[in-house]
Amino acid sequence: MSFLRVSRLVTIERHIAEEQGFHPSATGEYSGLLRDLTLALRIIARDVRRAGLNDVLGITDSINVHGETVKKLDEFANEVIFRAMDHGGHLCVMASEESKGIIKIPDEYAKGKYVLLFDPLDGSSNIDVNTTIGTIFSIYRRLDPQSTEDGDERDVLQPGYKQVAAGYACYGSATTLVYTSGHGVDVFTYDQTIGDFLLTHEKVRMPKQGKIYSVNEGNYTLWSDGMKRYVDHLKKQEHGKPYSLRYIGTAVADIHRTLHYGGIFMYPSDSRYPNGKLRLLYELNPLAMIIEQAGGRATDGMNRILDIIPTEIHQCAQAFMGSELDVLEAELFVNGHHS
Ligand code: AHM
Ligand code: MG
Repeated sequence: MSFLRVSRLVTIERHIAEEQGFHPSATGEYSGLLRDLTLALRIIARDVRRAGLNDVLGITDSINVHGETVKKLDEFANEVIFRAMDHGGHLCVMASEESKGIIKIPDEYAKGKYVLLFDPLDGSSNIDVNTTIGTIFSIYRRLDPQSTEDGDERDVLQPGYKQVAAGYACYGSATTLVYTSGHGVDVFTYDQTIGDFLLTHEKVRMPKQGKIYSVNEGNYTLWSDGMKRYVDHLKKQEHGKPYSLRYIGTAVADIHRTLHYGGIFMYPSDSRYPNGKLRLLYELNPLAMIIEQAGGRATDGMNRILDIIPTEIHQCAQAFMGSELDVLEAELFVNGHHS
């Protein structure tokens, strides 16, 4: 199967400009925001590629050769995104997995009409072992479109269905940028030699049903009976052969595979994490928008993830995301309607 589905040569910037053509009222502010964000992603991609060299170059110790304190890659990625996005005049407020509260735009810079939420480096436990990691982002309009003041927590605590755009960068064997603004999902691949993301897969549609499940099954004994029964069911040969298990431990990477191959990715509640472990605002909402835009389904076992009304920046929710038929079946089991 080939994933190269595009013959036109289109950069991410060109693609966004073309999309803006559908919106005659667009001011260009949004393209500026995306341009700044993709710059940050390119810088993070470069540093992820150097991660294995840092020890030998002496730059991952807490003190580097210049006597300066050096940041871990996830803190570094957080700072890169902040520094790329704080001064463009496009944003009124940000929030990140790495920062406790909202992130203010510095006083000296203009405040714009958008809100950015992000997980700068998802899968951080995989950084040191050369396994795929990612950056997730989610973009909203501010609540008061006329305001030129700082945004606040209310701007950040919007439900996922209000996202203007969402996406992730996946730093794997290649760096890919998966993006939606509500007109389907497009995949761009980073070409290091030209320093740009090129469109490689347009309007991705995921399979209605897959053959792979993805979950941290080490937590089996901590799960509900319904959840245990669902995974037991996937291992039986009722489907012709048992489902395969794939779990990378980086949500971006597990979702990326699910997007292409289908199947289901889950982080259910367990006796340690009553609401699951993944964060609603900057992990689940953007990933759920991507999955839905590709024809999949994303719920917390009961409700659509994008409909959950958030109350806290770092709140968690259960996640069942992937091919529509697989997620529907999982819901039947976890809600006790299937034995
Ligand atoms: P992180 O953003 O701090 O790296 O944590 C989130 C990660 C997800 O990418 C992944 O799906 C999950 O945590 C893995 O958790 P576990 O080790 O409990 O399976
Ligand atoms: Mg994360």
